[in-house]
Amino acid sequence: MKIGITCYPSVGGSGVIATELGIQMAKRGHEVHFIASSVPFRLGNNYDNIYTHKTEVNDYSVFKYPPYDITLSSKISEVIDEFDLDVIHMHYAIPHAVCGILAREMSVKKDVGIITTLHGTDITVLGHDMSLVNAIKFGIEHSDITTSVSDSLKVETYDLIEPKSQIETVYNFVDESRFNTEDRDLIKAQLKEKLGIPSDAKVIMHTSNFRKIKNVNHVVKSFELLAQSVNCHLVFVGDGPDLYAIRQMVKDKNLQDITHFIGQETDVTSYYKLADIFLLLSSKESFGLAMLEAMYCGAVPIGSTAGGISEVIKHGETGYIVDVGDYQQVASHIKQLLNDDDLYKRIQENMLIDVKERFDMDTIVDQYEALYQSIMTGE
Ligand code: GMT
Repeated sequence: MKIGITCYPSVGGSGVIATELGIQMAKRGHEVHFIASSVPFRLGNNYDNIYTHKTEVNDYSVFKYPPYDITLSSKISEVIDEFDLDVIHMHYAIPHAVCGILAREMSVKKDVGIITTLHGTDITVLGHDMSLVNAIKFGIEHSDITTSVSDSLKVETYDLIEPKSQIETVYNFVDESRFNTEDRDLIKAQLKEKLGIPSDAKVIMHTSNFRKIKNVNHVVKSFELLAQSVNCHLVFVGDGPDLYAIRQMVKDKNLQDITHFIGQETDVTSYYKLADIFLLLSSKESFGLAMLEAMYCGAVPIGSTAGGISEVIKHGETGYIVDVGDYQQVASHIKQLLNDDDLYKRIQENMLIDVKERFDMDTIVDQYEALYQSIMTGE
């Protein structure tokens, strides 16, 4: 097949999934065309059958706002015709699904299939904005297939947007050849030495884009409680709007000597291996791809009840789920886990088995491939 993929190419779960999926499709022999504002950040190597097409948004003075959506649609239509694409996979309803539909209308080839994947914020945040609801609904209903990364996101989409078409859940996946427990102890020891973390201290980790919905302040509050009785350090990876406030909060609570801010890191694998516990305490989270990556690397997760997190963690079996905002309960679960080696090992073992069963890359790539094929054959 000849597949076009459009996503936000910057660091973020939706771009990661779009890129990994494209790489896997290319490895299966399909021709893959990324059409985006820049080369997706995880697309490191050169692959024979992967092509990238960059959109340049011109900022003419006649425009009050640069026309990203129109430029992108135009570029997608060019690529559809030039390379005779069979399907285009649009990640995010807004604006990408709408761009895909517009591109199909603009192109000569009118039978290109459109698959849209909903990732989260396009529904859970934008879906509350009445000025966008019709556009989101249009994007979903005019795509040939719409998928959602969790059941929870699917339900929320039906509640908020009420599309008349079907939405299918296809979970996110992780490439086990990169995210695994290989050399976990060695990497842990090396990083502890590099960061000045004592070898017997436990490590709590969080990574995100530090947006308000990530509730990073709850991570600090639970860590503050934990640090009163447990020898532990906190590691933050990532950057974003709340980072400055979080740094200040850490200082105010006098936790700066046991807290480490790593900043933006495109390869976070080593930090997942350093972590004993991974925290994701968001108020909105459709899936939590970073948490799944951390779990593949052996870090036991504690997540909030938001969105699809409870579809990834099985409470009490592969980690713990706590109500959004209940940081005392977070601290109490961590304490319980870190004070009981048998419990920690049992949960970690269950977790590694479970994630490999339910979020296996090949199985999920098969699902997407079958969906592409079903559009082409019209079945
Ligand atoms: O979490 C973010 O803010 C980034 C966002 C994105 O657009 O990349 O992530 C969303 O898509 C990921 C991949 O499907 C999901 O794992 C994240 O849970 C989802 N984020 C939210 O729902 C807030």
